[in-house]
Amino acid sequence: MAFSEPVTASRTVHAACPHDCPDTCAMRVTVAEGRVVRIEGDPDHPPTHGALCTKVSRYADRTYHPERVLHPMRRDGPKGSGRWRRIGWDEAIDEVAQRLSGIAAHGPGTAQAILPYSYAGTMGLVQGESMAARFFHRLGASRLDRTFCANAGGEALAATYGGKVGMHVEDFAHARLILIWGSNPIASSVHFWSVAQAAKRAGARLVAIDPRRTESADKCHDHLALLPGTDGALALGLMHELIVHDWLDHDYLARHVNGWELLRERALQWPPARTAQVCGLSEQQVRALAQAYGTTRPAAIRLNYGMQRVHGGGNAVRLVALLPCLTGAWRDRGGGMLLSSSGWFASAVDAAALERPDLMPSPRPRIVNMSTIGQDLLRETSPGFGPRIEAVVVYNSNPVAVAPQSASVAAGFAREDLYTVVLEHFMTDTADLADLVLPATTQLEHLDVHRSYGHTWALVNHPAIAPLGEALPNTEIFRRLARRMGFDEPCFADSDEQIARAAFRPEAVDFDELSRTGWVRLRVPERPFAEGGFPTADGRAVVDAPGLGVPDHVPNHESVQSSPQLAERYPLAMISPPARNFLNSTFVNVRSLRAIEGEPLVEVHPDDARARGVADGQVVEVYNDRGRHRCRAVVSTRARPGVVVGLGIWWRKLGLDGTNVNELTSQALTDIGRAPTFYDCLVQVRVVEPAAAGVETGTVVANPA
Ligand SMILES: Nc1nc2c(c(=O)[nH]1)N[C@H]1C(S)=C(S)[C@@H](COP(=O)(O)OP(=O)(O)OC[C@H]3O[C@@H](n4cnc5c(=O)[nH]c(N)nc54)[C@H](O)[C@@H]3O)O[C@H]1N2
Ligand SMILES: Nc1nc2c(c(=O)[nH]1)N[C@H]1C(S)=C(S)[C@@H](COP(=O)(O)OP(=O)(O)OC[C@H]3O[C@@H](n4cnc5c(=O)[nH]c(N)nc54)[C@H](O)[C@@H]3O)O[C@H]1N2
Ligand code: SF4
Ligand SMILES: [Mo]
Repeated sequence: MAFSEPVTASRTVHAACPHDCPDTCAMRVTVAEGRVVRIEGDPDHPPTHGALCTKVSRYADRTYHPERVLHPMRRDGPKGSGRWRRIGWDEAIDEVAQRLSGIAAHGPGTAQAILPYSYAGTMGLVQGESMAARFFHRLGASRLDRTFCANAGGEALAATYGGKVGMHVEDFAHARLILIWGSNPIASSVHFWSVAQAAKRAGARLVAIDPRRTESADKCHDHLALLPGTDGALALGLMHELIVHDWLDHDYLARHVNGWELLRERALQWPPARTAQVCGLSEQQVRALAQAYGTTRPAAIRLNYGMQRVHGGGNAVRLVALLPCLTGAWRDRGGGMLLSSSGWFASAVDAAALERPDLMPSPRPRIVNMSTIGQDLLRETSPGFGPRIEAVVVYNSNPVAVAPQSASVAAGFAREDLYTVVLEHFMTDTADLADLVLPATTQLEHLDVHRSYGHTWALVNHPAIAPLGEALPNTEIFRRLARRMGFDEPCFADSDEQIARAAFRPEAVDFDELSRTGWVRLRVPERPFAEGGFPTADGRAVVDAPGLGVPDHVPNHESVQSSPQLAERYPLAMISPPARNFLNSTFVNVRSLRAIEGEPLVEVHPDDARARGVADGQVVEVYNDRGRHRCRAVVSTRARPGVVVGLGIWWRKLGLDGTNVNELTSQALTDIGRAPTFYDCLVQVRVVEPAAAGVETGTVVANPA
């Protein structure tokens, strides 16, 4: 907006929060004399309602951070030595082009030794996979399977409903019962939380289903602290009660669900006693929840990705997604389920125009899973794997901190023979191990357009200020690389505006309107599945999915049930959900936010603490066969017995011993979607620092942060 105004006048532009958060807020950015002076939530955008979370209201602190990387830098010492030499853009582009061309020139298919590595540092369609994807497709580089966050649940939803679709977030206001399942919205979806609070004020009952007594659980009427990875069992147990009490919508099941009889048979094997035993709950809790769910209308489920980061995560999501089909909750405004709304954008976004998969060579390059990057960087050339990875280009991601089993990830990136380029704002744990670091612009400095996975508005992000220093948008970096490598297809000359214009199909989102107003709402029906009409082949929800069968409870890889010997040595299950004031590993270096989070912590239940002689505030070592991680113990009933909680995701170098929780997590994958199993992780805890005199072990802190 208002690009033509003189830079000296104060002006406000429409922007969008770029982060991996379901709320996708519309922002208003005020600029005076070329500098951002204010960032606010847009009061006119319904889901944003004028509010941003604490971290993003400090986005300017991040953009103007004194440690921003503002010019290209070449390693000037051994890998990881921290010695860097400033170079110019031409030299940087020449070097990358030469190194990548050298690898690609060994013959057909050798470009597969090059791997792009990116995730959701920005969710923008322009600065995400547009010019970058075109570049790597044209090069013939390996393809990246982007499985980090949502793939188990995403593929499970697609198998059940035909797509990643669900309730309108604002309709939760009409619910009389809301199950907040595997989700801590006070931390990770504050705008959904406001809607849930409005429902609560209007008389709705809120139930948290979460191993941790989260800040959100504190404010719910009930909290079921089930064991991690037992959600599928709980869903089956609820179905058992719905069946035996006949709290079923037979008409909905008959007309809109495929394979109900098979599911019925399975659920009848899950009486409350068995369910309670597997989930670590009481029978009464299971019965009461089933009764509430079976007899309250409208009943809504806000599921979040927290519950699918375990081996059985895919099956668990399929089961939970079928619950509203049993009761016919979909019929009501305020009834149904929401895990993701991104599927509503499936036909609105023109992915082929953005990413140009047609530029790929034939046969298509191999696929490398981002979740196993540690072991894959350490693999040799082999028939099953293909060529050893010789170069990685990282953008919008910080794998050394966020990928599982980080010892192997760090060892992989530390390989002297690996050529690593990192496009970044800061010297992250990953950038530390690069050969070349290239300065990227932040959301205030570039153009983008956004979809959402929590609501159904498309948003625009106009640049508020000129790029700082020599920073360039990701698109421009790949544009220059493509030119330097002689890729002469016209798409490599597209401007950011041309890319943004092509991102949405005009019949779904008119770019000029989007650009002018800041956002455009997709046309999604009210009560979308009141009469079935799921985006499956026949419009019915699916129980018996091709290749997957009927969903079942799939226990954790690491549990007493599946690995009793491991559980003897490592009896505590560790989960590592998001910290409220960080966004994955982003913002950890913003001092004011880090001050709120304190330091890397592990929450331990008083019983488990006492058994190990752990006192509140002591430094402990959390360990298993994969590694060890030092942090401070918080003895607290936020953790349930048998489960410890390490809030993520700290930068390794800001931790006590240069590690974070991912030192302990494994590269085992989920049942569906090839996704990581961050919360399927057994550990043990021991004291490394004696308690201060007079401090009793196992003492509860009244109100931990
Ligand atoms: N402040 C903040 N917001 C974020 C993020 C962040 O890092 N910080 N991350 C963003 C990202 S990448 C994503 S994917 C989204 C969603 O990310 P999610 O991880 O879904 O986020 P939350 O809703 O905070 O937390 C999930 C909850 O699941 C619980 N949980 C863990 N294991 C289980 C289990 O086995 N079963 C059940 N029922 N619950 C379990 C955790 O204790 C936690 O309270 O949030 C986004 N929002
Ligand atoms: N233990 C544990 N590990 C987890 C999780 C967990 O719950 N527990 N959650 C997992 C989940 S759900 C996710 S989504 C992943 C998150 O993994 P990532 O998507 O890698 O998230 P971030 O750690 O926030 O790293 C994003 C990086 O991108 C950079 N960036 C932002 N914008 C731009 C840009 O425009 N250009 C460039 N070049 N760079 C940019 C940021 O500076 C930041 O360093 O982590 C996963 N890891
Ligand atoms: S992180 Fe989420 S809540 Fe915070 S501003 Fe961004 S979209 Fe809004
Ligand atoms: Mo995520």
